[in-house]
Amino acid sequence: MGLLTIIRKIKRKEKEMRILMVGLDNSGKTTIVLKINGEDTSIISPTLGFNIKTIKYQKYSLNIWDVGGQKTIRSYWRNYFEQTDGLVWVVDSSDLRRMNDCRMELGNLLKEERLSGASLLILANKQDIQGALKPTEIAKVLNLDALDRTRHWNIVGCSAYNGDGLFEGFDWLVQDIASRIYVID
Ligand code: G3D
Repeated sequence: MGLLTIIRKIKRKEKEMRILMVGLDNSGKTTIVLKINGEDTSIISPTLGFNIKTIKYQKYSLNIWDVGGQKTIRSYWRNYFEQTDGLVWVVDSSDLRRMNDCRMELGNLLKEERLSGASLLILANKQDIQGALKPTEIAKVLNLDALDRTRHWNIVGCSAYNGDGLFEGFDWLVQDIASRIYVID
């Protein structure tokens, strides 16, 4: 292998980011991953275990881990925490009944030492549904102002149905991660 090839390989590796998608079941994680990947969103079944997808996003290669959110498997989330650059917490903004559950699970997740350096994007999904809470309301319910001062976070409203807000959210996430881990861009 020539030197140039090696350098290229290292460079390619450098452009990788590991993203963990989490949130309660039915919040829209799988639909979001498919949507930003440009795939058909009409053939989705609830996530059972987990999916890993590598997608090209701008000049980066995102390894997206989409982990199931059912109560019975939430205790397995911790197996996927290692080397996570970005955390995407997806909220079903129309599911008022489970907002408290959502706040508690997010709180538990953020206690994880191994996730302390990860940039946090909160996607207030399903904004297309009438009566859905707005991002500012969700920020209040989830008590985001109380997050650790060192945490890089942002909340963005979106709809995986029509794609609104998804790129705004991921653009922020990718730029935030890049500014933290790549000194030379
Ligand atoms: P999950 O992977 O977090 O468990 P899914 O969630 O991606 O499987 O989505 C759960 C359900 O919510 C799916 O409906 C999906 O179509 C729907 N959904 C996801 N995002 C949106 C959105 O932005 N707006 C609306 N209105 N619905 C959304 P079904 O009926 O297939 O279970």
